[in-house]
Amino acid sequence: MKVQTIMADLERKHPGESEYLQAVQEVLESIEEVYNQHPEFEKAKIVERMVEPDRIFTFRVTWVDDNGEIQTNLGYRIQFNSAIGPYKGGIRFHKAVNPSMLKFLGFEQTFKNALTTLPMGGAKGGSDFDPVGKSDAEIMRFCQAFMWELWNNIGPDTDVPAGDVGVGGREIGYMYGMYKKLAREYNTGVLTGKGMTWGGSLIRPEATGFGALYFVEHMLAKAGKSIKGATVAISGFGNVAWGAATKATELGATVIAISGPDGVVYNPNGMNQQKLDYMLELRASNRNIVAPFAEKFTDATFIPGKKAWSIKCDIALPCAFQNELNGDDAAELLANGTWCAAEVSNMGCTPEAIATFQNAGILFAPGKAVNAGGVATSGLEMTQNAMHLSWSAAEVDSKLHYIMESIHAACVKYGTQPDGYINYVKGANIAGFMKVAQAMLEQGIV
Ligand code: 2IT
Repeated sequence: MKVQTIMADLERKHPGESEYLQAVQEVLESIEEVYNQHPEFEKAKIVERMVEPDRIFTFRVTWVDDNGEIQTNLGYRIQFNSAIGPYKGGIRFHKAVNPSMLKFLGFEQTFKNALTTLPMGGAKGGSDFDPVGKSDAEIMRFCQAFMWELWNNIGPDTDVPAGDVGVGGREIGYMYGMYKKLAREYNTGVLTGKGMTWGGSLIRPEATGFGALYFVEHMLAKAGKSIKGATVAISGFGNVAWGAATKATELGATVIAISGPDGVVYNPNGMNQQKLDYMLELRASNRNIVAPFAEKFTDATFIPGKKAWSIKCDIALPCAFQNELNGDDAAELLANGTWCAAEVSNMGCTPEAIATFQNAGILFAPGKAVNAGGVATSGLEMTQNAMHLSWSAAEVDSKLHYIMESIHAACVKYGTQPDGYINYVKGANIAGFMKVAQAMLEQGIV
């Protein structure tokens, strides 16, 4: 395999799909050497097949807003790869959603899910629907209209959607309600991230952030460091940021920044329960601004127009969106003494940022390893649904601990370089790839 040849072919077929091409390029560069040691993969054209989604559903979603106006959005579900299990991955509602974004996310999801140790293939879906400023009734009508198109293509053993940016427990509830009505199927396992009274799993809301911090703990332990007493800057203030802030605080770190599209909140005294609870309120308000946090808590300061990466910190945790931390941000963090960065958002760092961190020799880990606890706990939710029972929070949390530990171990196994530096990007990509590639090979030319 020649990465350039495959990328040139992909660029020709999918011109301008920058996020998708970026995600594929990163994986191909990581696996090139290992791949070329496996002529059987080359012969079966594993890479050429793996970089294209199995299929894409594109549909029109029409709904009526509170003013009685008719609105039309675009909806998608990308079933990327089913080599290791039924399609699995979140749904994103954001005004910038397009096929490139969802293909990058579906591609990442395939490898991430392979890392979880659970049998789940990769998928992603979403819409360019913008939840900002929408009423609860509008959100409900949109979710219902979205499911009206999607229901026939999903199922507990076919494709299991969940939340992502702009889709949380509320949206999953509205989609699940409509799914049952249309499908006349009452299997709770068709969606994950459900409410606790109707098949949801304890710890699923926290799992992405908690799992990320468990991963970071392992990464720090391996490097002889501890999170206790460290300062942590977090971008975003939604569900993932909340889980990460909660666990970082519990582990003795000071979360000194959270941020939104409007700017950053400098929070020198760290979080407490009231502040953490308020993050959830802020997200549910649908205003997509973080400034009110500093109005409510006077020991915090809002700095408009600035990113979380302008705040001096030991550990940087992007928890919001792809490419939210660029090369300049990485340089600023390094100049301020940051010694660890872990992507909690999918592809939170640009390639320049990753290169900057790795060249400086600081600890860096990619989203598909760090944030895999979210989808892993979705997998545990599916297991509980299939068994028609629910586990205690302690049981789910202990399984999440085990999964994050094994993902860390896989990264170390495949990512340790001759000089001892652990390249977690390479480790995660090779570990995920080897599993998916082996499964594809054994299943023949399909
Ligand atoms: O990016 C992700 O892993 C998610 N949005 C969660 C997907 C899931 O199926 O729980």
